[in-house]
Amino acid sequence: MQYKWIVTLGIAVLIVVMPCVTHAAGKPVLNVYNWDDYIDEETIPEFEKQFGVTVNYDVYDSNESLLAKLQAGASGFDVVFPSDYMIKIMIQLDLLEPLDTSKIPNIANLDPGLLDQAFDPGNRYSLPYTWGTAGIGYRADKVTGPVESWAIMFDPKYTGRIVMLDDVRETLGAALKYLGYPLNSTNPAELAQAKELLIHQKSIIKAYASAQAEQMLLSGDAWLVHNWSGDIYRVAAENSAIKYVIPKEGSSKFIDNCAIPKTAQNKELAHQFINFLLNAEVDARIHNQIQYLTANKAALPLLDEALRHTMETMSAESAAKLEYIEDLGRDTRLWDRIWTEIKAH
Ligand code: N2P
Repeated sequence: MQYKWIVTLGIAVLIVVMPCVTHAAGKPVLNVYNWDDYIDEETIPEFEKQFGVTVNYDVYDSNESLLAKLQAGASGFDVVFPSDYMIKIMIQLDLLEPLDTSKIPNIANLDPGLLDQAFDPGNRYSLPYTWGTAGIGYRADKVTGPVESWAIMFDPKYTGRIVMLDDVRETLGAALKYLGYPLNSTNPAELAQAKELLIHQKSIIKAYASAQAEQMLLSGDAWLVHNWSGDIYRVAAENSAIKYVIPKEGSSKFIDNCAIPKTAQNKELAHQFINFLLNAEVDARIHNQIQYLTANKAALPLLDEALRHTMETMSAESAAKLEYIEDLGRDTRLWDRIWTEIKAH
């Protein structure tokens, strides 16, 4: 009797578990590691279905944490999305696989103006996916007066309502811009001033947060959020009191790119995935949702009116007061030390 029960239970367990096991074992697997909120809901299921594969999709919220994962050894990731300066660093560290562009015919859809950048001449290792800026997202129904300057992020009037990016390059960079210095300064005196400013600011901020900061703006827990453009535009579509501004002192801009780590297990499928992302319809659907700007020229006619408008205003603004984050080389350590001191304070 007992034996029969064990057999019955065993068979029942097999019936339930088997399909999952076959699913995982039987199909090729692609491991994708992307920024949070950087894809729509349909693209991954559609790719899985069309290519008969399983995609493991995971997210990160800073270039530095992506770098740490790749440097720690075989991460298992097949496709990653580093920003401009991080592509340069990863190429130098020999962490990226050269792309075989013969396998990415949709490269023809990309805007030539965003190709062949100094961080990866000839796009040997990366292809652009999105671009955007960092600035201030704010609640116009809570904040009094115009938001034009980084100064408001240091105003004790808003104690407990301010959120800054949890990002060494962006946050120290914003402090430098506020002080009138270059975004990529390596001048110790300028950096010391930026450090003092941020240490002082710690007593009035609600948090350092990169992912989900925009949700605090939406809920009203935060009124002033240092964040990236698309994340703010996404919540602005839900509440018209939410606005995005690039402070008058200037800020950062970025190009985020698809790349394949050297340790990728499935390089063939990784190329197919990148090509899939660069399909004009797929790209437009993704960008209409994530509200970042696209590098895909063929997708432009398929973009929502609001996003097209954002693209135009951004392009005009870009020229004047935005800088790219650059690889700091040996001075990276100085920045890291300062950031650690600020965080520990
Ligand atoms: C999206 C993060 C934007 C990436 N949540 C900034 N490089």
